[in-house]
Amino acid sequence: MTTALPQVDASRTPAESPIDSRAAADLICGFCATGCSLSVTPPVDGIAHVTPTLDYPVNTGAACPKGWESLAVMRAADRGTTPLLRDNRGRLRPVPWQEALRIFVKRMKEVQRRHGTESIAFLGSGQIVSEEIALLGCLAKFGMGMRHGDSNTRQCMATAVAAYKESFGFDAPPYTYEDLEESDVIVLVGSNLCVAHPILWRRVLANPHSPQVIVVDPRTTETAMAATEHVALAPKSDMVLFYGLARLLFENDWIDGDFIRAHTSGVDAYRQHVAKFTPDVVHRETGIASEQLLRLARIIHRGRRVSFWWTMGVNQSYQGVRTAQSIINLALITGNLGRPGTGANSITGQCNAMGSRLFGNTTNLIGGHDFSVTADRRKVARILGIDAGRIPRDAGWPYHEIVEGILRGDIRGLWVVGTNPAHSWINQNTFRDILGRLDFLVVQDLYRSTETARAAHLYLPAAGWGEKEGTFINSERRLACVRRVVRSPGEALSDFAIFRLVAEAWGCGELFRSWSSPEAAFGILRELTRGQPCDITGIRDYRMIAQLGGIQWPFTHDDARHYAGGQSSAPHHRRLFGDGTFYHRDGRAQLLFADPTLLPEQPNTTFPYLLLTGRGSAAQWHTQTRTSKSPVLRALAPRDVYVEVHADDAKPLRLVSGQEVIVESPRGRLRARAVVTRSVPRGSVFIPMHYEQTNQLTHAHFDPISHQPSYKDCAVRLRHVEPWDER
Ligand SMILES: Nc1nc2c(c(=O)[nH]1)N[C@H]1C(S)=C(S)[C@@H](COP(=O)(O)OP(=O)(O)OC[C@H]3O[C@@H](n4cnc5c(=O)[nH]c(N)nc54)[C@H](O)[C@@H]3O)O[C@H]1N2
Ligand SMILES: Nc1nc2c(c(=O)[nH]1)N[C@H]1C(S)=C(S)[C@@H](COP(=O)(O)OP(=O)(O)OC[C@H]3O[C@@H](n4cnc5c(=O)[nH]c(N)nc54)[C@H](O)[C@@H]3O)O[C@H]1N2
Ligand code: SF4
Ligand SMILES: [Mo]
Repeated sequence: MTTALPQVDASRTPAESPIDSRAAADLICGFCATGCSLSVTPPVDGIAHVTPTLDYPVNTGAACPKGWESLAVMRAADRGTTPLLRDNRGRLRPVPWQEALRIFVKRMKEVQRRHGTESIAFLGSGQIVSEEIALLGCLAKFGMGMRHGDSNTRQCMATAVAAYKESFGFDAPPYTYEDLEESDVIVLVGSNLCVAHPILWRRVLANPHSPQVIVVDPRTTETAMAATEHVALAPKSDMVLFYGLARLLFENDWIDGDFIRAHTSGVDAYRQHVAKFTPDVVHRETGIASEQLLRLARIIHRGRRVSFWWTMGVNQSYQGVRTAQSIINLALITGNLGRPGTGANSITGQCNAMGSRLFGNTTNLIGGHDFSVTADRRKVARILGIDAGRIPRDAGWPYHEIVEGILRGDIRGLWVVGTNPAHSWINQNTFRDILGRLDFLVVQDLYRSTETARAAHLYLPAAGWGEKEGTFINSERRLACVRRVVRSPGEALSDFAIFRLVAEAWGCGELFRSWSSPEAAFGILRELTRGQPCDITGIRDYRMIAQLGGIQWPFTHDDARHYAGGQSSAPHHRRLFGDGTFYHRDGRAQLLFADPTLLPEQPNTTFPYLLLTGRGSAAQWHTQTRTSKSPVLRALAPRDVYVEVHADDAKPLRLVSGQEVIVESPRGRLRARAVVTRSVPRGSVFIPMHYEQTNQLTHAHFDPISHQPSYKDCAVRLRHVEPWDER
């Protein structure tokens, strides 16, 4: 096979400009979706310093430890500096970019020739800029003929996406952060805001209305301890709780009849559905006493501005979509939407999960379009200047179906960009084996040491945060810029540059000529949103975004006219649905519901505890590829895996804090230090997700609508370490 290869100057590509080292630069943090702005000073003795930007509307001079350390983690000995190729003896060896690209194309095309065009797939990330995630999705699906591709946002936000689409007609988180300061009642469901979004928690603290803060979480988290009311419900019983609350609100006429009549559909069926969730049923299923239930209903009723917020305690569930909608419904029936301080608000996880949702081109056609709609395919084809026939007519497989496809031998080649599934995917016990079945695994990451990179046939070194430019979209739909303030190590290239080189090497470079730089790509993305709820056609360029302190979508031409010039009259905070018009054809929001189902893997006599997993500390990020590189962050979090056990459960097991213990599920086992506490409920244990071992235990089950993994419920047992247990 012969493919003419482009000339590669690895030290400099057209996508990357030299660094302007004279001026300080502001860029958006590359960890969580809060989207704080960080100011990077010009390098002194080669080292640039980071401080939170004082006048940025999101974080006004504050950052969490990860933000402060965000450049430090980029300077690490295990950063990839050249492509690596696995040799005959199984070792990863440095190869020049030319060779890496040649092998990439040769092996992927070989797989396609043997097993069909659709036998290669990709996994992308909510941690790279929109311009990159879009180019990856378009290159893979329109250039390389892939039908299946997904992103780590499936692990994280898929449930919120599906819930919003069904309820509102578009994936549209309605809020602005100012709502946290304007509410008099704040309901946080399955969100440990103090740890996972500390700068948003700071905004709760800045709320001048002495709000009631209700935290719905089985664990007594840092956030629950700081709340005015902790609702310590049984894990995965949220739907029953919220249906029970809705029943009380209907029964006492504590609803907003005008709002319901004017702006929703399905209220009669919903009212009938919730009738069976009496306080007795709620108590039996959730453990919440009828007095507390009534108190909650009354607080919601009395609140003038009630906002509901949810995160992974809801999204990562086998019935996540309907649970999220049970929250959305509470906001709808009480008319708490579209006004300051209200909303049914999903808080996003990764810095650019929102960009990935809009522009990833995975199971949604790029720009919030639909693969199965002919008009959408035509529109996208016209804007991209490609033949509509190149666009697949269906969504393709979500993440877990790609994984199952590998197991069946239908998927033989996989390109993993900016995610570390060999640590973060559910049930590693089978996943590692499944990865091992691939004929060709390409991993593109900052570090060559990640669990997934170590399994690769070919590793491509990527430039990361602060080393390249593009845009992120935060939780409140705010677009903002990242910039290149330091050089990437060795021959590492921005993902954008890598995708362009792959396009050339593949032979489809012609299709992507207009994607000549991240900013040119941004212009294409802008056109793709025209006429969509997320229309950003009013955004001229990166400069305008920076001048306005970030821009929330939608931002149409009309919006731009109002704020021409980018003076101080710029709208720092905008929310959706102020006029009560939703994106369904009839303009109404839908009240959607279902019967709750049982925990798929109930604790039983052999595995008597339920395992909850999640974030452990503000200093640890996911699989710790980045945060483990900073001595400051390392000092702020436990190095080794630990398990939190309730004191009453620890007693019969004769467990004390600090003791090593074996945690086993039907699938795997790990050895952890016990932390005896009262912050987990009796019958549950908690292990942070940041440790490689955690997903050895988890049980691969998914929400049937969103396909998001249910990471926070599987059965485990605890036992003492025996002499024969290996380390
Ligand atoms: N420091 C740090 N911050 C992060 C991240 C990180 O890795 N580290 N990751 C970012 C990302 S990508 C995400 S998605 C967010 C996640 O942010 P969060 O969702 O706030 O974090 P988690 O700890 O995963 O889960 C939140 C809570 O859900 C609770 N929970 C478990 N099961 C249930 C249930 O059935 N019902 C209810 N109501 N609650 C339940 C858990 O006890 C936990 O306290 O954080 C973001 N911020
Ligand atoms: N048990 C359990 N498992 C979970 C969860 C849980 O609560 N419990 N939470 C889930 C959630 S919400 C999430 S979001 C996932 C996260 O899961 P992952 O996405 O696997 O986690 P990260 O460690 O953030 O991996 C991102 C990778 O991208 C690399 N990277 C960073 N920037 C760039 C870049 O610019 N370019 C490239 N090419 N690479 C880059 C990093 O080095 C890192 O290896 O984990 C999920 N897994
Ligand atoms: S809160 Fe999130 S966005 Fe802000 S500094 Fe911390 S990690 Fe970065
Ligand atoms: Mo996430």
